[in-house]
Amino acid sequence: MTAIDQMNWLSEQLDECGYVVLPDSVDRDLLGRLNGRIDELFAAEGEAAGSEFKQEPGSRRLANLVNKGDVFARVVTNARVLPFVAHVLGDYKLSSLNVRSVDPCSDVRQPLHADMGAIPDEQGFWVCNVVWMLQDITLKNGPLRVIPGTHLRKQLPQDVLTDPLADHPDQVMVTGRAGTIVVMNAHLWHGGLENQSPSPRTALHAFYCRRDKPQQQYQKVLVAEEVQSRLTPELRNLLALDDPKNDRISRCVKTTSGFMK
Ligand SMILES: O=C(O)CCC(=O)C(=O)O
Repeated sequence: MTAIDQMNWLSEQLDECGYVVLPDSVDRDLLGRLNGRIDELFAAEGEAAGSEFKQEPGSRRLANLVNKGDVFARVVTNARVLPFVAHVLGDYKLSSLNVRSVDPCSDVRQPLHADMGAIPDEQGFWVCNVVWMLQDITLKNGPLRVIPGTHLRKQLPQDVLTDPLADHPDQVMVTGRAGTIVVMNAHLWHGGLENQSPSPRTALHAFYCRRDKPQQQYQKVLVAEEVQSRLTPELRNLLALDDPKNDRISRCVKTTSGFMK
């Protein structure tokens, strides 16, 4: 199969199922650097970790990661991933970059949700999340649960399911080895499951939105000026740092999650 045929085939899966799994997409060196930096940040931030966004029972989170290490620029600009993001969103920008690490032996599961409680509008899809598996994700340690095709329903699970936490007849568990990337149309109903293993289960979430929508985390204020001054033009554009329309729509928005208060 040529590279173009493969891209078309994967894009069709993304259109139909709402997600696509890309194994072996992160080299060992980058994985090691990401895991190392994330460990340092959890140690440094302690109880405050994730507080720029939301804190989640049963998991530790980190937020605003473009601000917290040059290594994260390699995540948000990943050349394998961005064509799929553009396929979903058209003209896009970064909305946020976070880590979610499910505690060992945690029986907390996320309800099925769409990120930011987003429903496609008259222009179509406007949220796309990219999950980077930083460790092997298995059926035991908290796979990502998805309901294929639900990105097309224009409904939120909490509005139509009696219990978004309950098992769903169409659910699929997404697992993969460390270095697997999942590109997900974030209107898809999804959620992380319980971690029944003795180790944390950690993933990065590079979250993008359509260019005309507010960012989940307003990068211009959250990313320190000193960090901004070192960013390439490509990154400045991706973060919408020089975009007056983004300033207008993102400045005053209250950060929203698909399910966390
Ligand atoms: O970590 C995961 O597998 C999914 C997380 C998620 O959907 C979320 O935090 O909104």
